[in-house]
Amino acid sequence: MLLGLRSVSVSVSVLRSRALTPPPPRRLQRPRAMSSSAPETEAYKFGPYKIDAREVFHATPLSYAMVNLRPLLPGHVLVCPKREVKRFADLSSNETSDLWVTAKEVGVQLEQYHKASSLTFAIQDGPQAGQTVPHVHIHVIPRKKGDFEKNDEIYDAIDVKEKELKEKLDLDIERKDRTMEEMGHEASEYRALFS
Ligand code: AMW
Repeated sequence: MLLGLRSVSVSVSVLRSRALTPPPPRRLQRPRAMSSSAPETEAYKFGPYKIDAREVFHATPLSYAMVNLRPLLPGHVLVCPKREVKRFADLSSNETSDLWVTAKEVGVQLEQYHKASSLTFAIQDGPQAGQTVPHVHIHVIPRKKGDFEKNDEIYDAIDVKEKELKEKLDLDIERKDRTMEEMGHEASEYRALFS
């Protein structure tokens, strides 16, 4: 189940996205995930993962916004509290407010940047709701007409991808994430929107 600005219902239909471009090749996600020739500069934690400063494009006193290792659509980013908090209810009022205001501002900028016409905001709050990274995060996803055959399939996609990842991790099958170079390039484009 997902919490979002839209209704909380989740479609259970099978994912059939015509317009969704194939996901980038992935490799196993590991705590020290991205490899790069450049030295890693840890900015924040995202659950067990160290987030390199190059992935982060916006920060406030209590929140940060980063590009996604495996975006579902162009502009699919994550807004997280700086403090490592697993569940939404564990956020303070100030953190909650800052997180949503940041998500709103990020959404406004990225919708415009990607010439989209709507936004999906979603939180998977706890493992049974599909949360795979135990650190609160809001998915902000610019939406366009026809990007998914049925609009609500985006929620299945968020879930399916992570379930697939877990299966692959269990099977120890190699998957490819985006490279730090790709993510860093995207983040620098977005950073300019907030300067
Ligand atoms: W959840 O299923 O916990 O609501 O979503 C986890 C999200 O975090 C996914 O969109 C996944 O692609 C993303 N992700 C996982 N690890 C990283 C990382 N190291 N950097 C950026 N995004 C990540």
